Amino acid sequence: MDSQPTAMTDGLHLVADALKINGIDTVYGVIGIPVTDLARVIQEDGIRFYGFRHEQSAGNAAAIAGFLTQKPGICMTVSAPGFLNGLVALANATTNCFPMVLISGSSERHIVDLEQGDFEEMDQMAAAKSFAKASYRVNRIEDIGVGIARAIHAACAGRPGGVYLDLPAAVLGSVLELGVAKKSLIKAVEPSPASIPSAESVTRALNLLSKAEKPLILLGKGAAYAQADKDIRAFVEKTGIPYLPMSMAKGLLPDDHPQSAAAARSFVLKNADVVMLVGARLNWLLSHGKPPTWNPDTRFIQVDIAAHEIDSNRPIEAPVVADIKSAMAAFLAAMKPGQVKASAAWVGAVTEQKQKNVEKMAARLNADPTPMNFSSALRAVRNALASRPDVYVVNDGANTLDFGRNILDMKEPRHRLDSGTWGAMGINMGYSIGAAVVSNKPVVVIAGDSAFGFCGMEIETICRYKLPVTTVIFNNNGIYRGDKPDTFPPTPTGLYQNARYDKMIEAFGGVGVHVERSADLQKAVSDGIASGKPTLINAAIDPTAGTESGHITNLNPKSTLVS
Ligand code: ADP
Ligand code: TPW
Ligand code: MG
Repeated sequence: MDSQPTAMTDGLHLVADALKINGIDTVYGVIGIPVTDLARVIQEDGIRFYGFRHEQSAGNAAAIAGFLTQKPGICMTVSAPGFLNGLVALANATTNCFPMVLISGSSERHIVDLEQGDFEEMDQMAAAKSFAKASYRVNRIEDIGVGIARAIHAACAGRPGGVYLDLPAAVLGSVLELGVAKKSLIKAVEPSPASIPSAESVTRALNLLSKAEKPLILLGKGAAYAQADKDIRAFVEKTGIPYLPMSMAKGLLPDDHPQSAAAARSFVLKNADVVMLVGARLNWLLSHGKPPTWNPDTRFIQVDIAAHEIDSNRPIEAPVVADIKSAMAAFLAAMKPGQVKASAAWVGAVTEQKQKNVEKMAARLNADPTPMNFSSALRAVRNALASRPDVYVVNDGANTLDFGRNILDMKEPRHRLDSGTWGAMGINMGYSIGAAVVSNKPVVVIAGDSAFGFCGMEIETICRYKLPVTTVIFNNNGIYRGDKPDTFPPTPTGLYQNARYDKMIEAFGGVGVHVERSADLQKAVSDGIASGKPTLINAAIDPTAGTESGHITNLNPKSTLVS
């Protein structure tokens, strides 16, 4: 009797199937042993594969895709060095609370574990543990389904973060009967389950807020991630409370909203008596909630999905441990009409302070010096973006970032992406690619010349995939500022003087533009957005304009012995 040959599959196909069954449609990475065929199989299976020049940028693309979509972004790398390059991005994702999975191929277990010197030998799972939310390895082909499902759950549940998944070459190359393989796949159900606040915590928070004389709502990137935009806006507008957006929460409400206290930041932090933190940590970016930036008597409400965040820097009188979508819905449902209303006196004081600060800023913002400084160049970019609120903005650098945060207005949620919690330089290319891929919208990068240098080769990736990314390099010849002309050897902060970064993109068929005046910069950015073509604008900025360490000079230890 003839028997039919048993249909078989292999580890490579099973990984692709496991990703697909979980709705993963995009993978970012760099191929090589043992994942070259994995990328091929993935692509043949209809998953988009974006090949990068360096794993760190691939990882950054995956991380920001996770932030924008609430689905873990997937980065794929080879063993040891490729894995380590990607690990920086995984750690950055974890620090910023973005869901991401780093999948790396690895060498022969029995050789690695006895340190017998395999090709690209490394105990990657152990190395990842300190930098990731979770770190797993699949040791048998029939566990691929479990491995992918666990990684997705771990990345998304509670506070999102980066997860490492180790796939040994031997597992990828194994074969398994097709029927058994299909049964081994798992579709992760509700990987980001709602976390409902207790009724008591909602009442406690509303009571505290109703007693406040000078309340403030502080929105962080957790609020942006939560995609509760409508309810957040409704809550802010119903209560009339001034709000302050952290940089990546800009656009949750449009920056020109009358209740925005962004232009009176120091004033509200110092004077608010009750502050409601929504998806924002009291870390260094908020001076740990401590005086002199903050009022020592401020009372806090904190809405956060991570219970262990509560009381980390200041006592939190009214913690609301929940996901922000559920929490906002609960606040709106529980709030009695008129129960929480910011007083006219407080709102008036904030508005008055805002006007004063805006007037003070106006002279600097309206000046048109040659060469351009940060303010005049950013004004040009802002004007170009004014009619295109749909454009994603990626901001990286020191002075370029600090000025950019204040000058660039955002109108849409989750459209500003920047160096984030670590102030990590070099996220710009990866974030721009991830944002362009998941949104199909134009992206404008505003990066310092140093920040661009960390990842600049990805300009080739942008050209190869024909992505609508316009990169503006704020070129001040250095880290923070440039050297005096003809300084040699260069100082530690100096970079190549008057470099023409615009020439780089021409090597890959993109559009390069060099500008020295703000009007030309505005036109070049508008043209870049309108054309949809990969564009790189080299904007010459006064090399003396920047401040060392940007707005955080106080954190930099200075020697009194160095001249
Ligand atoms: P920012 O830098 O904008 O101040 P942080 O990254 O410091 O923001 O804080 C983000 C916070 O948001 C983290 O404490 C994280 O646990 C929390 N968070 C992330 N996603 C959610 C969510 N869906 N619901 C509630 N809290 C969230
Ligand atoms: C991964 C240290 C902070 S800011 C900066 C560096 C190197 C560059 C600032 O120069 P840039 O901006 O980008 O030209 P500008 O406008 O002020 O001239 N490595 C990493 N992250 C950080 N933060 C550093 C080094 C740093
Ligand atoms: Mg610079």
